[in-house]
Amino acid sequence: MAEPTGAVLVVIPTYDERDNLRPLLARLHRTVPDAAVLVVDDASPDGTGELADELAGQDPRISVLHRREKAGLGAAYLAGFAWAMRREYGVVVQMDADGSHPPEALPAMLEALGEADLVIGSRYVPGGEVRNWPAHREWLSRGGNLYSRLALGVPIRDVTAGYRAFRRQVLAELDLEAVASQGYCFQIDMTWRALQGGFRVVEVPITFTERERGTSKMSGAIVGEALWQVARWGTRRLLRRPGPPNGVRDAAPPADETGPEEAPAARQAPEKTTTAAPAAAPARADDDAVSDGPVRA
Ligand SMILES: Nc1nc2c(ncn2[C@@H]2O[C@H](COP(=O)(O)OP(=O)(O)OP(=O)(O)O)[C@@H](O)[C@H]2O)c(=O)[nH]1
Ligand SMILES: [Mg+2]
Repeated sequence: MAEPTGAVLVVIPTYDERDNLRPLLARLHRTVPDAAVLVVDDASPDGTGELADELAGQDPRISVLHRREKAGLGAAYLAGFAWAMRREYGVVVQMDADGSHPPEALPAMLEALGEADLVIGSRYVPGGEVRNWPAHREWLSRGGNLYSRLALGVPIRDVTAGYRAFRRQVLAELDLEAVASQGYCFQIDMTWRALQGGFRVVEVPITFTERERGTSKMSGAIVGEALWQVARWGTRRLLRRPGPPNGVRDAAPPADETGPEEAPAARQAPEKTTTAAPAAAPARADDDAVSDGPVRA
């Protein structure tokens, strides 16, 4: 039977997404009206942060976390996760701002989370699809996935996917302070850590559509980081020292006392997560990073 999940926070990192943000949030709230949203903006020169503040001023479901400078996708998500952990959300969703991750797929992902700890919106399982990508982009993505799957031995078809839903417990137990990866590598890193921690990871098919507006932040450095890190982790795995290190926080060991190196295949009974917190106002009073306006993190 499906386990309860709780209030949903969708974290949306933005860098120069001014033309995309408003239509994306409208689509999201048409599909999942109860979802709270946190926009994590890295001082976008195009004014995305100011637009996000304006939207937050009009809609109590929307909050904004402003960061001083562009510091990468992984760092933006980690800041968003920390913000979520100071509040009572039961589910944290990752979603790009460029419309590639269809909000219309979110209900199916949330439903799947009833029997999983991490749900990946996947392009490469049956029913999944990529639209409007040039052939070289798709082959880069498929090649990166095959490489990661083989090097790390993970049974996930789309390990670099950025559209995800986490149960709170996953983010609470993983040692997020040890995560330094950005870009694609961040997605691989988080998947690897979740699997090492014995969490149940499930893929749900999505149709991924390449952005129509704005510019890509993908770079050779992002691809290079993923290639290098996966090679390191794969080598470590062959030497029977699986990485990344400290997959699960020491302070909060899983009930079965197995460390990340001998993770159980799947958790039988995940601990209870926060349930039924109100979506619009779950913040704790003592939190100093609240930002439904222009507060700087
Ligand atoms: N806050 C923040 N957001 C970022 C940063 N880099 C990228 N993003 C956001 O992360 C999401 C994914 O970035 P994209 O440029 O779409 O990267 P991608 O999806 O790999 O590349 P494309 O397929 O070309 O779109 C978008 O919402 C970006 O605005 C960053 O340094 N800081
Ligand atoms: Mg994109």
